[in-house]
Amino acid sequence: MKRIGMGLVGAGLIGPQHVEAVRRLGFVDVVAVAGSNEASARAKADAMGIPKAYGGYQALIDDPDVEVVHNCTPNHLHLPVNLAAIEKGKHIVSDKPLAMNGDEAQQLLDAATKAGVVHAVTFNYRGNPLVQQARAMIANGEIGRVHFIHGHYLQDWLIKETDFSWRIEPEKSGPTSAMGDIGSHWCDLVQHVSGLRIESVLADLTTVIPTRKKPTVARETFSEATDDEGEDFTVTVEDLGSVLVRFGNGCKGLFTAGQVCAGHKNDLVFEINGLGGSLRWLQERQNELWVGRRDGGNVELAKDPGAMDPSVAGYAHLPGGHQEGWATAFHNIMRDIYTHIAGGKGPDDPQPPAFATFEDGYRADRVVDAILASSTAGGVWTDVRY
Ligand code: SOE
Repeated sequence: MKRIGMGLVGAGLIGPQHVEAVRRLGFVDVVAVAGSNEASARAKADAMGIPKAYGGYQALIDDPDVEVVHNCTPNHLHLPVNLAAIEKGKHIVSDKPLAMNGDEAQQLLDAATKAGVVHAVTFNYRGNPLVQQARAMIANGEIGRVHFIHGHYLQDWLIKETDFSWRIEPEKSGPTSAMGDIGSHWCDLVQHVSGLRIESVLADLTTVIPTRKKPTVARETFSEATDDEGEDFTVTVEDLGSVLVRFGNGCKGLFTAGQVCAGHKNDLVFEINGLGGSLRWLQERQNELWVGRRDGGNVELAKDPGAMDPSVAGYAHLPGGHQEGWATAFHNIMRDIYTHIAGGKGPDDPQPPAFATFEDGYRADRVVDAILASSTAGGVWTDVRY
């Protein structure tokens, strides 16, 4: 198989996961990393065994050995870095949310489509084996017509006033924290699994911690405050919110996304109720899928390639009883993206399931736009403007 050169822009919390996930493919060479300056990029490159280090993203994009650019920068850099890669004709894998808002995302979708490059967004929870199993069961009609979808995405890493992140700063994150960061995952995931589209929303967003301490040195997501507590910072973005949702076929739903819920680390849950059965999946217990039935008894389906729908059994790598986790699901989305690129496919060719494109990223950003507009208007039903 032809080898493919990958370049990473931004090596914070998630960048190293991209590196590990593509290395596992066996036909991808991680050739370069770009950071905000050469010294920090060099240090990251050495730590990950990457040959080249650049002090800015343009030099990495211009490197002829880099065919696929992975953009792991904060949200405000998604537009310029993604656009620069697209303009250079490079394939692009962007972190989520795709952009600061739906208009920026539209610009990126248009540019990528016009350039004919492969474009992907890391809505990584699609890569979990039992997520794909749930999707296959719904597509096969195994739970009948879906009428209700509900769940949450709760975390606690922003619960203290000394917790801080660029996700709290609107000029870096956009006008949202919880909804853009993790609400977008939930919305993408349930639309992917159910095949239904979110059409309108009614939202109630809250800022539970209105003043935070901004440290003088930027801190990584999920990291604890040190002695450097910093200055008072007035928070304008939400850290908690609940949303009523209407889907395309008359299906109703609701979810909560929050970063201030003690004890919840990465608690992403969805339940999908159909007239013939229900499916529930918990990210923190990702090797099980609950199947609920009115008649015949409920079952906890364990991840086991032998028991899964044959069309998606390949998302599981190990036999039943061998637990798989977050990193393998992340690898699965990279496998879908890179086998698509290696097959010489363009953005219009059918994509493997776990692969979210800029179109999916655009839709998620439009949903978040509608959530913010609904809440600002005092909680009124708001159509998503696709
Ligand atoms: C922080 O909320 C975060 O790292 C998100 O940005 C990721 O997308 C999510 O997968 C885990 O939590």
